[in-house]
Amino acid sequence: MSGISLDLIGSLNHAGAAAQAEDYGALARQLARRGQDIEALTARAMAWSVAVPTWGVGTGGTRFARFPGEGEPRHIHDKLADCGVIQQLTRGTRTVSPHFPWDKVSDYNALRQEAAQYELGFDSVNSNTFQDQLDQPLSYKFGSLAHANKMTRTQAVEHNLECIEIGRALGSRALTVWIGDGTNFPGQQNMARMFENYLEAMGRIYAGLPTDWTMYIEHKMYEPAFYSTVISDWGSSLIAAQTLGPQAKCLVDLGHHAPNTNIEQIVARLIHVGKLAGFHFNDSKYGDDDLDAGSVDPFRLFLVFNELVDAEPKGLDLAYMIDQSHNVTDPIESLMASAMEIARAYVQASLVDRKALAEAQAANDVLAAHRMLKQAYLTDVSPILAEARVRQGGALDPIAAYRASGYRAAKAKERPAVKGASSGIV
Ligand SMILES: [Mn+2]
Repeated sequence: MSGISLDLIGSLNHAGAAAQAEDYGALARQLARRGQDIEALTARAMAWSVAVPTWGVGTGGTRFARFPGEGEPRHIHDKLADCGVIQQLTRGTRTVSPHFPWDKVSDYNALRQEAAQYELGFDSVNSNTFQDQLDQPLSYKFGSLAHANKMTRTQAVEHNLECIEIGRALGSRALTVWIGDGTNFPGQQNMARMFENYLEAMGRIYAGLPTDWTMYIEHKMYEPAFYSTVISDWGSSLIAAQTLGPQAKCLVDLGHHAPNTNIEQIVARLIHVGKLAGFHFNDSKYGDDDLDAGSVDPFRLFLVFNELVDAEPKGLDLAYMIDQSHNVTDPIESLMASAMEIARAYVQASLVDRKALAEAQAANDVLAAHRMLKQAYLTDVSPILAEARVRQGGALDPIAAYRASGYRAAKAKERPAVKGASSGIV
């Protein structure tokens, strides 16, 4: 199933082929002088993939307002079509991460087949106990898995167990749990007891986890609770993961930390204890801004990947997902641009000469060590990323191809605007 005309992609790629060959050749010679093989790097770029969240293709919003775009996806079927376009053009987003109940259907085997037609598989399943559903007996206004009332905790546990069942049908192997539980007033709840309640409820979900599944615990410093959040930081997340067992790991969302936190160091610590689950990529300036990955601080993104590439000999098995709120851009364009920026950071980090860096560090040659990172970060690896896309049938310039296709205008006619379409930020 093809969302964008193959003829269009082919003709645009053909028009840019000579310039791409020239740029790729020049970069190959530059890297060869540094003792690096561009083909090995292109192979890494081709193997790279980051998951797209199904909710990401809808327009996000803030707590003040949401300004819907044209041709927004109305349901999971439209979302898969949009995610299919992103994968078709970038060739680096082979999986989607669904969210329940937003993506509920009656037949998940059929949904899995439908996704496969877009060459998409299913990544981690996301549960939702941070808002109330219409048919829900007990409210999550005062919490879910950490709620003071065991009946409410049980309802939230059962929802997570249902998500696991859905995920099994979809071919997923992980459950991501993020809760909004916390307090807005000192004294509102007993902070120690809330954490104990959370661990009790999470233990029941963990007990229902298939043996080949992983549970991703996502922490978030604040919002919607503004005084205290139950799983507010990587320390709480790690305690929970260690308490629950080996199948529980810590997910790092780049926006869920205090300003100026050294996230790459947290990454190094979680790798050390074997508890790093993976990432939710986005960028931020002030808080959990959910801006596009690499749009504000691409160097930080590079430094995160520097830790990951450095730890590759340890055999990491990580989950990568984009988690952003697209408020002022076409979500498909933002997701394609973000997927490319994330791949860029990965390839740049792969340029670092690890042996030379270790030698400089051993000799306390501070500036030499720093310059090695900077040299990798300042290398424009765009020709490698483009080559990886084109060799896999993607677009030389995904955003140009998308704009030339008129996909959004066509969808605006097919998909009449609906009020209250679900979207979210986790
Ligand atoms: Mn997230």
